Parts: sequence; C-alpha cells; structure tokens
Amino acid sequence: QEQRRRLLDVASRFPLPSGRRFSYGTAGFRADGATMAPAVCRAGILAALRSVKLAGAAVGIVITASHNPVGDNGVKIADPDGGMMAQHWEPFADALANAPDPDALLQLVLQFVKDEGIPWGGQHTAQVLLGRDTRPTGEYLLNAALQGINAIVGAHAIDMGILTTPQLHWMVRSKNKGIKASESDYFTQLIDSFRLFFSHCPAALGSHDGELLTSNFIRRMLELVPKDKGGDELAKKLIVDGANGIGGVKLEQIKAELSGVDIIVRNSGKEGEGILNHMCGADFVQKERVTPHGFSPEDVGVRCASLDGDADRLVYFHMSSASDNKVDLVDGDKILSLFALFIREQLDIINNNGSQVNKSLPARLGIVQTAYANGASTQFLKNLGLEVVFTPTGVKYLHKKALEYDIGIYFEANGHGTVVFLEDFLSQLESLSNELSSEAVNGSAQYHAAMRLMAASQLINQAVGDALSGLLLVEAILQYKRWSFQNWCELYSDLPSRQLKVKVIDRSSIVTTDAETKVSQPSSLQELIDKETANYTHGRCFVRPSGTEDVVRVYAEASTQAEADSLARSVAHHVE
Ligand code: NG1
Ligand code: ZN
Repeated sequence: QEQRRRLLDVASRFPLPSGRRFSYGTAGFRADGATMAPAVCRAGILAALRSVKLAGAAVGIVITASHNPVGDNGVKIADPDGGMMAQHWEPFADALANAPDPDALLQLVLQFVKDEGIPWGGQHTAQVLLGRDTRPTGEYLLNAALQGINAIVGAHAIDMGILTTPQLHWMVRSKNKGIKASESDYFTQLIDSFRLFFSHCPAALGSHDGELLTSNFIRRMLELVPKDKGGDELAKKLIVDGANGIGGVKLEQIKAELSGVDIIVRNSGKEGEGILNHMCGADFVQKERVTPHGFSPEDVGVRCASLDGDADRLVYFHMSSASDNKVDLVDGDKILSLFALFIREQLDIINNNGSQVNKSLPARLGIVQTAYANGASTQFLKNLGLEVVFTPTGVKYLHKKALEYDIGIYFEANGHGTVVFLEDFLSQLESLSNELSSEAVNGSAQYHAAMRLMAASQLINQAVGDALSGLLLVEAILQYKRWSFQNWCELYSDLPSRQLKVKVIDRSSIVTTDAETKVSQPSSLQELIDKETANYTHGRCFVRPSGTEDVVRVYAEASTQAEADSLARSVAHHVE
C-alpha cells in the first residue's frame, strides 16, 4: 500500500504535459532541460527498480546532454558493471516516461515488476548513484531523479555531485566490485597508473634500467632534461579545450600531479570563459575542423586536445598555420590506431622476446569500429594484421563486442571509445609481471612491456569511454614512443569524407543490415546506392536513420573531397 501511495504521489508531482513524448534513444532521454523533469523522475523510478531486480547492486544515473547546447539536458542509466543499461529494459523506460497519468504509471510498474520477476513488497533494497554535469538545469533535474528513486520503498540514493559522465560510470562499477569508489579514488587511480606507466618507459629508465622508480625519481629525471631542448619542452606541452564543461574543471584539479605533461586548460568552464559546447568542444572541432574559441595563432604547432561537455569524447588537433583557423584533426579512429599499435607492440615484446625466459602471454586482440570509421583507418589496422569487426552505431554495441576479446579496443570516429581488458587476461598479465619482477630478468624489455600494459589497463576507464583517461593514455604513449603530433597524424591519411543529414517524413522507413552498411528496406535504395558508388574510385557510401535526431544520415568516402561530396549529394537525392 505504502509503495502504491508513493508511486501515485510522485507521478502527480511530475505530470507529463499532454502530447509530450520521450524516447530512450542511443543515449537516454534528451530534450530542452526545463521540460525534462517528468522523464528524469521516471528514470529515477526505473533505476531503483533495476537495482532491486539486481539484488541491490548499485545502479547509476547521469544527468547530462553531452555535446548538445547548454539549454538541453538528458538522463541515462548505468548498469552495475558501469556500462549502459541493458537494452531489453529500454522499451519499459519508454513506456514509463510516457505514462499519461499516475494510475497508468502505477499499472505499468505493477505489470513490469510481475513480468520481470522483480521482488516486490518484501525486504528488498536498492542503491542508485547520481551524477550530473555543469548545466544550469542539473540541480533541478537531480531533485526530480531523487524523488523518483525515493518513490521505491527500500531505495537509497547517493548524490555523487558534479562529475564527468565516465566518472559516474567508473564509480558504479567500482562500488559493485567492492573497490573504493569516491572521486578521489578515481583521481588516485589515474595519477598513479600514469606515473607507473612512465616509470617503465625508456626515458625514465635511462641507465637505471631495471630500477623501480619512485615518483620523486621521475620528477628529478624530468628536471634533468636540458631546458634548451625546445623539442622536448614542446612535446610536454598540451593545450586542452574543456568545452566549458566539467572535463576542464576536473583536469584543472589534477593537472599539477601529472608529472610528465604540462597541461593548459582553455574553455575551462570558469565564469566568463564561454558557454558550454558553444564554438568549442570535441563535437565542434571534429565536425567543423576549425580551432575552438579561445585559441590563437600563438598556439600554432602545439599539441591540442578537445573534450566534449561531459568529457566522454576526445579528439586531438593541431593548428598548422597562423593564417587560417583550420586544424589537422586526430579523431577517434586515429586514437584507436595509436592504442592498437601500442598494445600490439607490448604484446610482441612480451611474446617474441627471444630473451632469458620463456614466458608468453597469448592474447586475442580485437578492434571494434562502426561504419563511420574512416576507411583509411580500417585499412591501416588490417595491414597491422589486426582483427577488425564492425557493429552498429552506439557505444552500447561497440562496448559489448569489445568484451568478447582478451583486449578489445573500440572507438567511434567522434572520439568516444576505450580499451577493455578481460579479467582473466588481467590476472595472467599480473602474475606474469610478478614472476618477471622477481626473477633475474627484472630489467628486461619483457618485464617493462608487461608493466606498461598493466599500467595502461589501470589508466584507461574499463566502464566506458573517458576523455580524461584516454587523454592520459595518449600522452603516455606519445612520450613512450617519443612521437610528435605529426608522427601520429601521419600514421595514415584520412580518406576524404562527407556526412549529410536528410529530413524525411518517416526515418524509420529505412531499415539497415550488416552493421548499418547496407539498406534492406526500401529494397530499391541499396541498388541505387551501389550504382552511384560504383562511379567513384575508393567510393564507399551508406545511409541510416539517426538514433538521436529526426534525420537520415548519409556518409560517403572517395579519393577526393569533391568526389566524396558529390557521392553524398547524389545518394541524398535518392533518400529524399
Ligand atoms: P546517431 O544520431 O544515432 O547517429 C550520434 C553519433 C553516435 C553516438 C550517438 C550518441 C555519429 C554519426 N553518430 O548517433 O556516434 O555518439 O550520437 O551520442 O557521430
Ligand atoms: Zn559526451
């Protein structure tokens, strides 16, 4: 009775305006922030139910609209493993958000609880961790979420404060693994693993090969680098565009402790510096290929990175000339390529060591991309002999696929991705490192490679793509390889590409197959696409309905920009 009363109560406090519809898309519910409270409250109910169903394991709620404008907001739910909420709950999320009145909402919950076998009315508990970004509607929506959670008897909400999206995912995962899960634990893990990585790099080891280095030692080593070595100084300098969001704020908090890289944060989210995601951020830089607001000709030649508003996307760029604002872009595909190259190298050192000991570490390494990955990146990865597989767009698909490997690396071209390590593999890696460290081969290349891989696995967020941890891994690898931005950029040249959006009456009339690379309905459309594509060298083209906007997206690649543009345009005509 108490339970029913609470649900009816909360639903009447957050009525759904008539005609309003929400849909739990690729990234949860998203809309104008001021109109989101009913959906967010119901997401609170849903998250609490999810936790009850999973025997009280912690579930997460993030209140953010990522790279979208500051007036928007959104909500998404993280499962106990720190990943996205299981997809088979999405239809219920939709139904709940759209329940027209309190009675309908109560009936929906009762039915769902029955269908899903959720313990009800007994002594159950639930735990929900909440995080939000810096948007002005964040606190208001947090309150709506809290009321939703508290409408479930036995549910306990924990407000973790203003966070990056990946921090909250990390906390949920850590909490359920019984690891300390506060923000300072997150920072400690980043800082320590970054330091650990450096201590196993040739630069830090120097003639002291084999010595396990302390942080003080590394600091001293870095101070010994002659100041007049302009190249080295430049190599340490990194300017980060924080999109005026939460990522810049967090980076400011830890940058002093990141010895080995000198970070300058622009668009840091401080009062007066600019508007969230406006003319800045990873989405802006990747789409427009120009410098974000706040950069000047003085930054020419310096390595720069750009985060999105909730810091789960990362791209790098470089201003090549002072006369225009165009940038050389390193997108998610190239970040993935750097990670793949590095991991492959470490595995090779470990396994083809030809050294004193005969210890190996068999590993299945898998690369996961979507159809939006630049064809040149796929070719590059395949040329390295790597296994590359494709999934539909959306991190939930990529992440799941990556988990099928000992080490799975996934990225979307827009900069969202990470590296996931299988627990079993990590235990093997750990025991190998232990063995190697205790043997006479302590200083061996094999030992240091195993330790670098260990450090990378602790540095990179295992729950979800994380711009901060991704950035630190990039910095670590570039320094390990003594690579400039240019070296990285020149791994391969992107094929010219073009993306277009087409407005249609009903985008769901287009159905795709083969990881969205082919249209299955309407059946004539794929034939038309094939015919157009055949007219171009290195032509590749596909169309799919967006999962976050009311448009059909067209993507085309060809050997020149003019050809890519023209292929995209002619296919767009067939879609219209
Ligand atoms: P849709 O709108 O389904 O294409 C977009 C991005 C995805 C992903 C989601 C969620 C492209 C082409 N699509 O999805 O990669 O990031 O938003 O934010 O970039
Ligand atoms: Zn984001």
